[in-house]
Amino acid sequence: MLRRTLSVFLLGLAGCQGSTHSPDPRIVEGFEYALAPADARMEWWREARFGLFIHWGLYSMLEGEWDGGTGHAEWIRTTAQIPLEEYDQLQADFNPVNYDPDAWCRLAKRAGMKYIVITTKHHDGFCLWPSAQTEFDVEGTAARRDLLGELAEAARRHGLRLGWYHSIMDWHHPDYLPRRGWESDRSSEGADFDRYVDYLRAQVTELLTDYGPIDVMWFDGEWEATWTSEYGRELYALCRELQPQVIVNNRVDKGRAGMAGLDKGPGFVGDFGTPEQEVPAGGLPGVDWETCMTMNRYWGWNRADTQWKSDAELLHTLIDVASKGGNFLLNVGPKPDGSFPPQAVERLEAMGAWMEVLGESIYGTQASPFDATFEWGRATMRRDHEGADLYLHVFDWPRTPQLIVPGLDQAGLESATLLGTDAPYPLGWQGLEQGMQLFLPKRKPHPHANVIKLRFTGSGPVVYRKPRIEAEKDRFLKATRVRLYADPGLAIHYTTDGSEPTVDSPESVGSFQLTETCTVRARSFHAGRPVSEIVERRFEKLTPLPAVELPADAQPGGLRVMRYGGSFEQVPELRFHADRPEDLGQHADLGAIPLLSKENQALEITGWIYAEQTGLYRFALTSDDGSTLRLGTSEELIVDNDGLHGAATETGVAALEQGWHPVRLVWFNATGSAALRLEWAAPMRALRPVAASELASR
Ligand code: FHN
Repeated sequence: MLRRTLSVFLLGLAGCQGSTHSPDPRIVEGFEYALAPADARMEWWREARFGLFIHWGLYSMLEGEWDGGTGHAEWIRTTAQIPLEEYDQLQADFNPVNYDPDAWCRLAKRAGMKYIVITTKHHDGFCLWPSAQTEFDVEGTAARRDLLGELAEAARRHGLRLGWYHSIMDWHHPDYLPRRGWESDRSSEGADFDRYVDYLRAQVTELLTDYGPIDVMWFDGEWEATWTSEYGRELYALCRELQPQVIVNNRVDKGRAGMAGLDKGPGFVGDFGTPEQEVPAGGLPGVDWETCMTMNRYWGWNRADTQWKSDAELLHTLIDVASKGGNFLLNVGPKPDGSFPPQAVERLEAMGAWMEVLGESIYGTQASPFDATFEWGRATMRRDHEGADLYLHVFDWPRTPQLIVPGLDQAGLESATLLGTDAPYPLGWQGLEQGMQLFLPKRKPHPHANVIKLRFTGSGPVVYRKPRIEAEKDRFLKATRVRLYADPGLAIHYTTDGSEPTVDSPESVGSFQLTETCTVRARSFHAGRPVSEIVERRFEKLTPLPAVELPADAQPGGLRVMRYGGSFEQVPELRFHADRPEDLGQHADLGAIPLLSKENQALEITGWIYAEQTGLYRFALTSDDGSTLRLGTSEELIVDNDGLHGAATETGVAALEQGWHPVRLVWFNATGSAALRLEWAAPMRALRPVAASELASR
């Protein structure tokens, strides 16, 4: 049953990647119940906050250079278009004579790092361990060393957690598809992607069986269309079955939203998001995530890469990430001989010197309790049974001896101490109208980042944060329930008539129900004073679109598809299109419409959709390029996914009476790739492709 559901779920994809891979339903179904509570597994990881990423392999031997070009690194086989046979010759000569995993671990520890994630196999397919699945591994090198095994033992000796980076994409394995566009000489004849998935699973099994407890599986290279969410869920389940406590990143599945690294939404597996080379601007409350970043420009060693980030920038990034509740995975690309570049060593030592004295403000802390970041720096916090430690990281030491902390009330403040000095350095403070100020010495202990520790007792600190408005739904048919959240020590007053909330407005305790369209406006108050900006949220009572009688000549089973030729940059108004359209007949699976990838075309897709009950329906329209979805006799715009873009999904909500509703979907493809998928969710149900039985057309 599960396989059918999952393959039906995937059916709408443009490539219709329904898999023939026979999943073990026991494993996939079982993993829901074998899951140790994520929190229990994530505890060490949230405490750690800081890890070392290592990109190392045959590509390191080329040092970023090929044919006079110096802009390469771990992608060099593709970026320099090196034929397989030529690239594979590197294997025999790979001999990291200076590889000393103990030295790597000692340096990581000195840097204040708590875990290491190393590339077991990058996209080039070379395996840094002796794999029984392939000859393209360390056994064929001059060194013949189990590089991963040595690191696993060293990590254990030094008390470091260990993670395996493993690339799903594999430019070497004959069964991996697709081939690189430039590899016209490498036929894909006989390639069987399911056989490649078996190979991938067998190698992951080796990595999670032969090296003792592994703490993280860091998958990558999941973005190509051949890899599906079904494969991802099965691979996640395999990892958890082999090592139930292992943490698996979100790149095992298809949920990563690009370099932002965080999931597109529910339904994808993965224990943490993976922003890359960036820090999510506002942090992500309630989401585990880890920013991975290079120290210079490239992940793999590139001799010409001189764009090394400064100690200050790396330190500020670590603090910024921690202040937003994330982990920082900082990368080193070792040289071919196994040594770390001296520039990397210098930076790791500098970060370690800071972490040794001030790391308590990073390890095991939670995100800043403030709504915004400070101009002068960042905050982190750690709560305990008696109160909380609030750490203020001052990047820009004030010229005057005062540091203003907007939004912080001094209630419950027991002590203020400047850390990093030879002896505890107590600081004075005083309350302000909208916050407080601290009195600092002229000299700062550290050149780049200084830490003030504020000890609060009781439920403190009281931070003047704006309220959060949570609701069952913003658009409803009969009613919706709303709850307002404020930080400890604050009261919330709100209005529903659009007026400004005052201390005399109703105070929010618990939740309340809305039965009419209105705007909720809320504000935090402390000791009767307004102490936050006003937040507001509109709630709309919808009248269901009336159902219509299905015309006698309507046929169930799909929507009528008409194709128009032309060059479009936005969803066209086809009713007045000069050319006669080509009638493509009735289709239910829009991803399977013939010649969908034909360039310079538009489709007008019409008919009726059946709502099994009156209620709120969610629609998700995925397209490359633009598309719009309209419903009802009034052709109300439900989803607007217009424009020239790659595969992207927009959603919308429609209140529908039980029965049939007119549909008009218009889509166009300019040039390049194409995609079209329509999913919907009945009230309280999950999104799924629209079934043929729910569609009709003339
Ligand atoms: O293509 C890889 C890249 O080489 C590197 O491994 C990074 C590190 O996260 N991940 C992919 C790019 O997103």
